[in-house]
Amino acid sequence: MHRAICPGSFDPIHHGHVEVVARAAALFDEVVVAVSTNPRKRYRFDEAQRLALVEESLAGIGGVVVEPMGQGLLAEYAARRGAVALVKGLRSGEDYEYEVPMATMNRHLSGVETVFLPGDPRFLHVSSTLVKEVQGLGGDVSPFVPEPVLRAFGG
Ligand code: COD
Repeated sequence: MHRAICPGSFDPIHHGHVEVVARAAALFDEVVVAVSTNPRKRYRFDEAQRLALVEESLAGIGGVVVEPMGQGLLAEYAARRGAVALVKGLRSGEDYEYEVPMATMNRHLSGVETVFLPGDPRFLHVSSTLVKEVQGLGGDVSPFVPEPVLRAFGG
């Protein structure tokens, strides 16, 4: 049984995330989507809301489990969950520069590998931060987020 973990804050989940999880689910027997909460960070949606939105948004994809990652090291969480890989989406060279040291550190800490999937070109410009900014200033975010997130935004 090959289990992978797709970690993230998912504040909120958007189509770029969904697409990466769907492709990971086609590669591994089980994908655990781990919703992280950093106590030093302020979120638009609290952990319970983010978990519910991720679950609803991924309901149509088989082999996916959604759970809180809790606090602490991702590498330790991955070892506890018996995962063979972390799966991350890459949007740009900037993502690559940011992610590769973390991938190397995570492998050093617990032996877990990181698999990078190139982001879908339709959503390379999409991030949770931009979605929140556009929505907050009255823009239409319906092309970027699943229906449950749109409803949670009240639109
Ligand atoms: N297309 C493709 N992929 C995308 C897109 C897109 N449009 N947008 C985001 N992604 C990818 C990101 O590259 C990321 O891999 C993933 O989706 C999640 O994105 P976010 O923004 O929801 O989540 P982050 O980046 O805030 O999550 C960060 C982690 C939870 C992975 C990180 O904070 C972490 O590892 N925390 C645990 C603490 C730890 O172990 N620290 C030591 C690290 S060595």
